[in-house]
Amino acid sequence: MKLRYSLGSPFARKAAMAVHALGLLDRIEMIDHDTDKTNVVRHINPLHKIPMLIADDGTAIFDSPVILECLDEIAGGGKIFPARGLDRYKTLSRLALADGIAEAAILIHYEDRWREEHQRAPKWIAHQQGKIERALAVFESDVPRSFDAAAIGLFCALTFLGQRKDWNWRESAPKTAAWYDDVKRNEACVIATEPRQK
Ligand SMILES: N[C@@H](CCC(=O)N[C@@H](CS)C(=O)NCC(=O)O)C(=O)O
Repeated sequence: MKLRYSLGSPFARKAAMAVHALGLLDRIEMIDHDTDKTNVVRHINPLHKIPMLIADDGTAIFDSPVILECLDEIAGGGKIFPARGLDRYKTLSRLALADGIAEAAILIHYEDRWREEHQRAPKWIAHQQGKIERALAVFESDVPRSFDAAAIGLFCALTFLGQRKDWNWRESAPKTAAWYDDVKRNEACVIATEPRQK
């Protein structure tokens, strides 16, 4: 299998982190993919978003939560998601919450990237910021206790938030910030997927 990814994308780094955490580096070929520069895989994923996992028969597997589930199964199952039951769906929902932070942050980022200043909508930006703040409050009241799929998602979402100087999420979420710093220093899969400075 091949993983098309880029460490600059919070969703794609999540998949790369899972490959490392699950010890699958010898089974998954990692391909750095820039969606702005190449569209070689658009025929198998019309959305052309990364990450994208490509099975040996050419099947495209996406999006990132699906990829994480697939990687977990390849590794034997029950590693970054509980194998079954309510706990599994709790982890999947927390992963969706973490991804929701990244999605809202990306929508705000795209306002800057794709629209001229006079076209940007402060009301829409505030709407997305509200989602980020409410989701962060949930994690602040229940900080991850293991480095599961939801924690991987949260780490990547917070890294993306931290790239913008105007978003100081740490002040409102000090316990989450302490968790983040600890994981950044100590988790091998986080260290191995640290984006290189350009
Ligand atoms: N829901 C998707 C989101 C993936 C996504 O938005 N990827 C961005 C990079 S951060 C992308 O590939 N954008 C290129 C585009 O939309 O053309 C997932 O979880 O995989």
